[in-house]
Amino acid sequence: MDKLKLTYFDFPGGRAEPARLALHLGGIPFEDYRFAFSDFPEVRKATPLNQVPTLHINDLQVTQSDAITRYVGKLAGLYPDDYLQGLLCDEVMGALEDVNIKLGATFGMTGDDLKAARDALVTGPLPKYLRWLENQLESHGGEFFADHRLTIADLKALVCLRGLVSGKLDHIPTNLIDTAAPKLTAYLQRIGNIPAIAQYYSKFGAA
Ligand SMILES: N[C@@H](CCC(=O)N[C@@H](CS)C(=O)NCC(=O)O)C(=O)O
Repeated sequence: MDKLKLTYFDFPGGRAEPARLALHLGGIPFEDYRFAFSDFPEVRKATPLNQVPTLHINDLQVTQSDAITRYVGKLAGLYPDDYLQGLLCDEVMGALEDVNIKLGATFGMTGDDLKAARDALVTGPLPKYLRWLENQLESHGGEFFADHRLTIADLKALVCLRGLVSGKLDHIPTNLIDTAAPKLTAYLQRIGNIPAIAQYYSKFGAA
């Protein structure tokens, strides 16, 4: 069996969390290498693009969170076999990554600049993406984003959207999803309450 090592910050969210979750749900052994934010300057030196997450598969080190999540999702049985359902799964993951990138652009800002940048997201792109996601969910049957079953798209949605309204991001209201796309709130509660997921977060703490 391949030896897997996933390297990322020590917090229950962000770009490696869907892969961690998929590996746990699939019962796939891996080294869950979590490091402190203060150690990032050192850790990044040992990564190909000076970024995390990375996944080692034996001696091969791979970058790009969605590619990693897709790979481990396939190992865990959480990725559609059907090509069209795979496309719908990837589409949602790509849109969620857009949200990550838009938010990421505000990290490091402070004061009025941060407020202006976050307010602009809250009044423009974020509700648009949330409404689109709600619409995708509804048009794919209302329960899951793809394949009528739990896939990595749901894991990424849970991590990304729960983090978005966690209250830990200044100027992003905790009721943003309720206001823009209320069906997503019920969906996130439902996915978070799946016993294996609830059990995982009772161990590692939710974002
Ligand atoms: N496209 C990459 C982006 C990775 C990324 O930006 N990671 C952040 C942490 S979540 C990082 O390492 N940022 C430092 C940098 O880009 O210099 C992916 O999806 O893995």
